[in-house]
Amino acid sequence: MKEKISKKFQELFNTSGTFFASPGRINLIGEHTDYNGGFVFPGAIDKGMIAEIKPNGTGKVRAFSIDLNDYAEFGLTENDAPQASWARYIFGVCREIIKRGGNIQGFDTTFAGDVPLGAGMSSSAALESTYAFALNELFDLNIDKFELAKIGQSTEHNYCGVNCGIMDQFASVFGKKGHLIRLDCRSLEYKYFPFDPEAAGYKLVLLDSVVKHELASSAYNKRRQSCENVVAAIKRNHPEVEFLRDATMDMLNEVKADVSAEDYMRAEYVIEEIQRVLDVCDALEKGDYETVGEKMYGTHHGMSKLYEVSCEELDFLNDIAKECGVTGSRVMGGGFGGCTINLVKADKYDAFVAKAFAEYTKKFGHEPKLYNVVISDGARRLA
Ligand code: GAF
Repeated sequence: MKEKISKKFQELFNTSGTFFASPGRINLIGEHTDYNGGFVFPGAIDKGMIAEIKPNGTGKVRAFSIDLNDYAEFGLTENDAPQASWARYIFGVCREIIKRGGNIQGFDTTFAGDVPLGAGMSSSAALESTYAFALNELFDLNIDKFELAKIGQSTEHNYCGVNCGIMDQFASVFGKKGHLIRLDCRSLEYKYFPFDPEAAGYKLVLLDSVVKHELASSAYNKRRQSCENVVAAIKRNHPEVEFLRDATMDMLNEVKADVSAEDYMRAEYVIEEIQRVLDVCDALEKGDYETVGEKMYGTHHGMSKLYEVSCEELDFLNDIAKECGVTGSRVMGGGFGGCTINLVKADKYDAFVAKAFAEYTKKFGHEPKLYNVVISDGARRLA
């Protein structure tokens, strides 16, 4: 990948720059808990974005996306937002740095990635983290890693229309080889957990439904709004409650008559999911993969029936996993398409994959995709 990036850089700008990379992520458990101040349990993966960058001494950014074969040029003021959605990620990162007082100038860049787009592995966070990390280094800004993650998150909020939580950008910046990160999204305290399913006789495999349903970002924002509605209702009796993380099922039941049935279901899922993350972390510390798997199925059920962010294709893949005796399986990421994450005993792996491919293709007329991922390091400068 580096070769094609540098070839294009040379061709467009007649010079060479510095390489930076940031990964996508998986999440073992804890979906839609981040913006509720809850826990998540992601890990960075060996797929991500690589960019070559060089300051150009002007007020303009000149950027080329190799994967999309598209060029964009834009200035750094709020009025300079580019049209292309991929370029808005880079523009947004620049703007968020400038808003925080960071003194940056124009630069030239080419980039490419191998995180599948729309598969729920956070290609956009990988892109944001690459540029946040790179600009911090190249312009000597001294921004700490927490703020780099927040710059990516604010880019999503203010320039891409998604009111996301902090999980994806955090994992992309803080990722550590061979470790998952239990992140408390309220305090941003985090702990690395060694994670080596292979050593315990398991494989971790992602099955991509290769579907992405329309309006995913507005549906995502709507879920977040539901959670905030419930918090507002609970707060009337419990002013200390800032997030659903601070609420209990008893508190939720107290306001059952005051919130919509839909908002109630959303909150029920979130409260249960936050507990599942803690249960999975405890189980993993004991090497109890069976409990980990059971909780993953619990998450899928909640995401499908209460949070309603699954879809026919993902439910189908989940059912096949169950039929094949897969230890744990669930929709991963925001939902509305993308991947299932599956924890499979090594001796069941081949039969599961064969059946999933055959039956999925028969039912939906196209194959799913399979990704084996390795838990890897976060944002970095490349040699
Ligand atoms: C998306 C968001 F970007 C994350 O912040 C998180 O909410 C996730 O969906 C669901 O857990 O990836």
